[in-house]
Amino acid sequence: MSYLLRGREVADFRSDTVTRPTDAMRRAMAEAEVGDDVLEGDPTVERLEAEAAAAFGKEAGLFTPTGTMGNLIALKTWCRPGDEVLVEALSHTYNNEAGGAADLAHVMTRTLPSARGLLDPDLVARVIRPESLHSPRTALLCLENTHNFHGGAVVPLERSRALAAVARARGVAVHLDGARLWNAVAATGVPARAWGETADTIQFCLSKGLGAPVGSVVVGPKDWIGRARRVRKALGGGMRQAGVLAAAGLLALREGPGRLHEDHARARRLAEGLAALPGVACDPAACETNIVFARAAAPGPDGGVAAHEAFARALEDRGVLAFAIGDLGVRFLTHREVDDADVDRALAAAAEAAAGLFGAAGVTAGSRA
Ligand code: TLP
Repeated sequence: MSYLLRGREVADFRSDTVTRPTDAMRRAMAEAEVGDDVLEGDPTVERLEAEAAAAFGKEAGLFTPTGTMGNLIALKTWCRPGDEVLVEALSHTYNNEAGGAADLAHVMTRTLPSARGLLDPDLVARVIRPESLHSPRTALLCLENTHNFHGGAVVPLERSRALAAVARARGVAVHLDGARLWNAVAATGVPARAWGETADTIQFCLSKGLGAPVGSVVVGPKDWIGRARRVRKALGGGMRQAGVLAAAGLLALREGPGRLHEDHARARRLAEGLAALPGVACDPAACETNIVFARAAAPGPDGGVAAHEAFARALEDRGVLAFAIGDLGVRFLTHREVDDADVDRALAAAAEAAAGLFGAAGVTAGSRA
């Protein structure tokens, strides 16, 4: 449902992070039982951590303010300074966490290319380094599922298992950036517990499709979570009466997964509509979850960067918000606050914008539709 953003009525496809807490969440927050989570503990946070860990078959959980901090805690807990972390080239950890891996975890990231976010286990096996005085230690394989910048692609269970097996066989731990792992659960019907076996530690976001205002949980072995708790404190993530946030998170965890299939259906319809527009390239079959990328069909020498920016601007002029992400395209996400009417509105706006930008003359950099 369109909403008022700074006084303007918009349909907001920028991210599934934009959802505002439901009335039930606000009530739960107001009534949350709390304690000091850095001192003797906060009962609501503890409940959330325990339920999250149990869902993935892990021993313990750690509530973090953001997914970025959850991933950073994983890097710092698994690695020593100078260690090497293997990441997919378009991964969020490598591209969108402000360089925290280098700045704060002091690790070297080695990016590996992939088709649709599905790393090749043979490639991973080849690049894991043997122990040597001269080389960094390959300490961690960091996976991402669903894969954001590969259009919400699900890394299938079998592939995830194969990747974990290759890493573990060489003594390399596996962390999963599962910011949207529940979307993979919804898309495949494979239960959370099964995904839990594909990584030693998992970070998942409460604040994305699940709809909470704030928060992530990192789950893993009990002793590892104990060490991670200390790292969280050092990073300034030890929150006090955090039960007010965890209360919304608990509702998100219990009720959020059950409605993700609605987001996926809307994303698919959006992708199908975008694919039909002249000058727009979009593959509806590649739309497995809640993310859709629309690209310029004739991107030109800049890879489509200018066209994508012009397209996003023309959409914004029509009250439809979506992000232009470099040469990857214009990214649309569906979420609890996007309904069928918003999808219709986005498609109508996109049709007008595409006609103006990608008509007979093709796109002109920076032009307005
Ligand atoms: N992703 C955000 C932006 O940062 C791009 C979005 O709108 O998609 N892992 C993945 C795969 C993510 O997509 C994100 C956020 C994070 C981690 C970080 O989560 P937060 O925003 O809670 O730090």
